Amino acid sequence: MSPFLLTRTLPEDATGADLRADVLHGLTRTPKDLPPKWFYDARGSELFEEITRLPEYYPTRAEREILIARAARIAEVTRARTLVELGSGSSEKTRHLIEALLPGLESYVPVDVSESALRGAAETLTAEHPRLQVHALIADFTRGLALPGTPGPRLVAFLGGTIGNLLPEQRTLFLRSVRSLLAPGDALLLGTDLVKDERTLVAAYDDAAGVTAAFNKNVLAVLARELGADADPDDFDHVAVWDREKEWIEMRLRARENLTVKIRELDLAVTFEAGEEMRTEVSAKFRQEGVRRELAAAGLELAHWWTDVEGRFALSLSTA
Ligand code: AVJ
Repeated sequence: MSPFLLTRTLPEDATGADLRADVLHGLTRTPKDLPPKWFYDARGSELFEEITRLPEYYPTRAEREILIARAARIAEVTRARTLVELGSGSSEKTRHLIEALLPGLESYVPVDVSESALRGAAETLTAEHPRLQVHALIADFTRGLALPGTPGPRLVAFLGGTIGNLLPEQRTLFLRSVRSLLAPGDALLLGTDLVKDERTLVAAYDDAAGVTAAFNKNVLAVLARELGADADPDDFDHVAVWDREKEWIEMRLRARENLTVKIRELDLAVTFEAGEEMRTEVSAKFRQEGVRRELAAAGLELAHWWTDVEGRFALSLSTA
């Protein structure tokens, strides 16, 4: 069995301090908002996995289709000896990439804030590929990254369309920080969901079975457990709207009536008027020209653009 290394670059209590700051900042302003990263406790991660299997939620299947079709080409173009995956989660789709990159691939560096997800993924991968060095990093990739000294060329993958969760200014900073990790010959593989008709987009974020609604409301359970908040999920409705100007989906929680939510650990009482909405997620959708422009602004050059057959989702490969 190959060695499995785990490096923590986040202090143990970073999550708690960050959550308090985000809640204090986001719930005392108008309109209220919370960053989407707080969905993903164990229950939220489970609900997200369930979302990826919903008939309406096409991005996961579309991206997997592209990865399966293009993994060999990606391996040929990049000849990567290290694969770094940002926001790796369960690393489920990545196995297609890993298998195509072997035997040249020596090292896999999954980066995530969730230690349990990293341990699970690392365990499976080291069992399947005993010669692959897995060096998991517990880190928040939006905070700047220091990578272990693994062999180049490196391929940095950021899949799932998660870049769409960042606001435009955050995306600029993020892409610049990724660019700063790349040496000549390294590459970035980026998954982006694409602009399409409003009905398809809204259905993907407001499914008939109500799984996305449960996922959205799970953030209230996180606030209850972590900060002693007394918000009742039944007091809120799940809302998904397409902003056609900004070309992003917003998920919101809408108060059904006038409410006060007490947050014990923050000594805070937050009032909602009936119908008031709190934004819980932005999920931006992209066009090729926009992706090319944003990459270029960060010093990256778009070299390949691949979509699924239906043109719903894209993987791009760019170089420093
Ligand atoms: C994991 C961020 C890619 O934005 O589509 C799924 C999260 N939110 N359904 C997305 C999500 C609602 C997802 N990402």
